[in-house]
Parts: sequence; structure tokens; C-alpha cells
Amino acid sequence: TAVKSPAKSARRSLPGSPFLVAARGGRPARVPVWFMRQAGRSLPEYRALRAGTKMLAACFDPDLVCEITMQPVRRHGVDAAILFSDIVVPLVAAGVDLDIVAGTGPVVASPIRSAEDVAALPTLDASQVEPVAEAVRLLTSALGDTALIGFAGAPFTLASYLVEGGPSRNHERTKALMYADPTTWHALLDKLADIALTFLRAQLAAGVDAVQLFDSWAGALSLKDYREFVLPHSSKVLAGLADAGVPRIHFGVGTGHLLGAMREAGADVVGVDWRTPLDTAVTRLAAVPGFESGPVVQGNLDPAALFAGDEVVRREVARIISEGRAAQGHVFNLGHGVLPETDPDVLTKVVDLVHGSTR
Ligand code: 1CP
Repeated sequence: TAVKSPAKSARRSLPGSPFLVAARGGRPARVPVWFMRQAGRSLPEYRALRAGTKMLAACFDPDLVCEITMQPVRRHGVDAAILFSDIVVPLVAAGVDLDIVAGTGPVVASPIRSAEDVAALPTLDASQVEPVAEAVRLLTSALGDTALIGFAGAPFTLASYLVEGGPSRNHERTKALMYADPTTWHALLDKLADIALTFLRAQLAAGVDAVQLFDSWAGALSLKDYREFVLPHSSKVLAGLADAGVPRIHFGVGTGHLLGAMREAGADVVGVDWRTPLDTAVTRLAAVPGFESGPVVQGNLDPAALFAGDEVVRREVARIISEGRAAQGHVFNLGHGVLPETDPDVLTKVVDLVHGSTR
């Protein structure tokens, strides 16, 4: 595979970043916090800025990406920014005919269902995501000492959109291809691993401080099928980033039964949804052989709990901080993305509660 080196860059040194300290398994003075999908949707300033610009057009406009990424940092005082982009951006950049439809999500013009379709899937060259790299460079100067997280979709989750043709509840066509034609399946996931790797290495070369590999829908698989059909490909992505020396976060929804395998795939930090308590997650992750240090975890606050009022929010934040003490490192986050109707003031409140908590 032709994945270009190097991931070396003019990466900033941020020794004081509580996010980076915790992500590396250290104990910063305060528990760091950021929110998946913190940019966008819930923020009125985002809706104002995006008005009249399609999602994908916004993702290829470096100034707009920079400004949208900065909004939640300014508003909430989170410890990390996440690049405003989407998991389908590298597919679009490579030439896949795909659109992000407002209110639906990614829609693929010609879904991938056969060996011929897989063979026709284009590869990604770093030059095709240059606007994203430019946005990262703008951000590294705009952010000061706040860390910047780059991201990509993991091979399984990308495959689900490409095979189904759009969002899916049961991933039935994806699983049908996986079970009925493993050779074609592995060829597809191998190509998607290369695309994810090229996208992440372009972000690293431009200066992101950490990366998150989103395998949002991997929880739809059994542990056995995850190991056979997915893990080798996610491993390829994560292993291909090792030389950059930045924390690699790996997250999926409904993955309580997969947490150990996701660590094994090469994650430095494992994301946990709201179904598995953080201390239970730590116990499962600690049982994975071959790691010198203890598990680092991120996540767990149910995004829906932010609608339940002050008392519930306080109680849940306190519970998660307490359970997170079982880990070597703890990054506070939600168990999945911020829901569109979330009151942004509640998010700011969570940041204040986390920062005010005593470890
Ligand atoms: O903070 C941020 O908002 C960062 C930007 C971000 C990220 C990290 C967006 C913007 N998308 C993503 C990742 C992403 N995209 C994931 C992984 C994270 C997760 O599980 O939430 C997934 C599964 C997608 C796919 C996707 N793109 C969906 C979900 C569809 C489904 O299957 O339910 C949707 C709705 C999109 C479009 C999208 N991406 C981002 C925004 C702001 C939007 C809405 C755009 C619009 O409608 O105009």
C-alpha cells in the first residue's frame, strides 16, 4: 500500500495541555473535557455561519472550518477542539459520488455491493484533502494552547455508508456482503483503511495533536465477527499512525462487548458510550494483555441526560468523575455526539462542573 510518510510536522508542543496529559495516561491538575460533535448543530452561531453553505462545501473551506471549530472552544472553554469535518470527507475528496443531505446524513449515489464496485473505489491522495490540511494549519495558530483533535471514520463505519448507500439501522447489506463474500469484504475494508490512514496522516502532517478513529457502528457486530472482519483493518489504521507519537482515540457506540478488542486494535484511549460504566470499562480494558500502562478512557455521559435538568447533570458528572478514577487517564466526554436540540448553556455548565471537580 502506498501511504505516504511522514506524519512528522511542525506539531506544537503543548506540555501543559490537560487533555494531552490525560490522553497519555497522566494525571493533570484538572480532568480535561471536550464533547463529540461539539462544533455545529447545537450552536446558534454555527447555524448563522452555515446558512446558505452546504455541509460538504463548508468542509472544504479552510476559513469556515477554522471558525466553526473555534466556536465551541470560545463558548465552552473545552480542553480540546475537534476539527470540523465529516467521516465521508476523504471519500468525497477521492471522487466518490456522495452528498451530505441535511436532516439525513451521507447519501451515496452508487452503493458498493460487488467485487467490481470495490475495484472501482478510488484511492485518496493527500493533495485531495489539502483544504483540510490548510484548515488544520490555521487552527494550530488560532487555538493557542488548546489541543486539536483530528479524526477519520474507521473502515467498518465507512463501509456501512458505502454499502447501504446511506444511514442504516440494521446494516443488513453491509453484513450480507461481509458474510457472503469475505474476500470482497476484506478488499473493501483494506482500501478504506488506506483512505482513513491517508486522511489522518495529512491532518497529522498539518499539525493535529491527537486523532480519533470513529467506528460509530461497530457495536452492531459480535465480538467474534468484529475480530475476524474489522479488527485487522482498524489495526492497520492505528498502527500506521504510531510513528506520529500522538494519542490515538478509538470510539464506537454500543461497543461494551468490544472494548478490549478496540484497545487491542491499537488505541491509546478507548471511547465508552453511556451503556457501560467507566469503571467496568476500565476493568475490561485492563484485562487486555500486552500493554505496559493502565487504560485511558473517554466518554460515558449520556447525551440525553443533558435534557434532564441541573440535578441529574450534576449527579452524572460526579459519578463519571468518580468512576474515571479507576483509569490511568480520564478524558471527560459524552457517550456519543451532542444532540442537535441540546441547550449550549448546559454544555458550558458541564465544563465548569468537570473543571471544578476535585480528583
Ligand atoms: O464537533 C463536530 O461536530 C465535529 C464535526 C463532525 C464529526 C466529528 C461532523 C459534522 N461529523 C462528524 C463525524 C461523523 N459523521 C460520524 C462519527 C461520529 C458519530 O458517530 O456521531 C458519523 C457516523 C458521521 C456520519 C454523518 N454525517 C451523520 C450521521 C448519519 C447517521 O447514520 O445517523 C450525519 C447526520 C452527518 C452530517 C453531518 N456531519 C457533521 C454535521 C454538522 C452534519 C450535519 C450537516 C447538515 O445536515 O448540514
